[in-house]
Amino acid sequence: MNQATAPLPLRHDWSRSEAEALFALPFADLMFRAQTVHRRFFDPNEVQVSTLLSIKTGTCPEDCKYCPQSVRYDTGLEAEQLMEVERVLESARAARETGSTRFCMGAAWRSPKDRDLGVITAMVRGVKELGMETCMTLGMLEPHQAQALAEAGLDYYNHNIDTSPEFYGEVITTRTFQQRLDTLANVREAGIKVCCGGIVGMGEERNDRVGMLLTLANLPEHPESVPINLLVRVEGTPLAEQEDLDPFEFVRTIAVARILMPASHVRLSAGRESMSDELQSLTFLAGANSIFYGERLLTTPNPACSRDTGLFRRLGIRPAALAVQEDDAVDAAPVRAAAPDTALFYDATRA
Ligand code: SAM
Ligand code: DTB
Ligand code: SF4
Repeated sequence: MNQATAPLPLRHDWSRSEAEALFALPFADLMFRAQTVHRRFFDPNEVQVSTLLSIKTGTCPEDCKYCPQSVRYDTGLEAEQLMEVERVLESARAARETGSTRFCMGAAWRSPKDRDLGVITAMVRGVKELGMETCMTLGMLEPHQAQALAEAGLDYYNHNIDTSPEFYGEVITTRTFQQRLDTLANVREAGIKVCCGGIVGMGEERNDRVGMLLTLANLPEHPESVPINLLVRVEGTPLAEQEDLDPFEFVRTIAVARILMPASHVRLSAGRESMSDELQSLTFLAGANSIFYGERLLTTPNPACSRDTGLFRRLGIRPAALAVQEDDAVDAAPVRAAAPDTALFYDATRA
């Protein structure tokens, strides 16, 4: 193995000045660095595809200033109680039919109640039986709750730090940054893969984007999945009138995430609906290699499937197939696990 192909070690000791220096590089140099690292760890023409479903919508007691689901802001959202398992599975089947390999279920909760765990774990089992990867985002988790989800076979838990420790208090006051880190530790301890990222464009400074990425990159283990959301400005929320972020600064944030956490999937998450195809392409060049696919995020719109598949086709991007693990192959009933879903993904939208 020569030096160019030897695996790069993952670092957990990034300094602030190193991350600042990456952000400050000329754009072409930053993109080159990010591309180089990306190609050491991933096929640059492959993007992982996840679909989101809100399984419990609105009336959340938390005060996250960006969020349409907080009970404190009048956003005109129609609240919905926890969905029935069969309805969730119907959505998962539909997502699978479009070529999505991971199904992410989100609930507008501060944290789940123990009495809901039976239904939640049934959802995990049911989606896994469809041969899809599972992800949930339900708010803060206690160790025993993380354990119950792990036993049901949950693959990923999403819990974002959202921003830097310094800017955090400007955005959320009802739970602390440390509580977020505690939940992440509980998820890791239970053996579930971590999906953790944040939001940019909330009025934070570059320093805060640096602080957010440093916090993630210097965790004892990098999150396997790092969603970078561009704020979706929702009328009625305190951030509805937030100024636009320079799109190149968004691309830089993706590129620095890629360099600091080279083996993680970096997800181009919320905010794609307002982005041009060209801007999204720049983020793929910067190392983004996962998206949310399907016409809805949790409560806000996402690009039409036909637009996404069209973009993939124009760029020669393939949706990533599921990586099947040995034990999955034995235990699960993988209806189409590991099938190369390119054809399915493309065909579904030609109609
Ligand atoms: N209630 C749970 C929680 O907060 O942990 C789970 C659902 S919550 C909606 C998941 C994440 O979605 C948030 O942490 C935030 O990063 C992202 N999010 C919510 N509203 C957003 C918006 N308007 N724009 C961008 N990202 C948003
Ligand atoms: C994440 O980082 N982004 C997703 C997912 N994790 C749960 C949620 C985005 C939500 C955008 C606003 C909405 O649709 O309600
Ligand atoms: Fe509630 Fe999550 Fe929205 Fe915050 S981000 S208000 S915790 S649903």
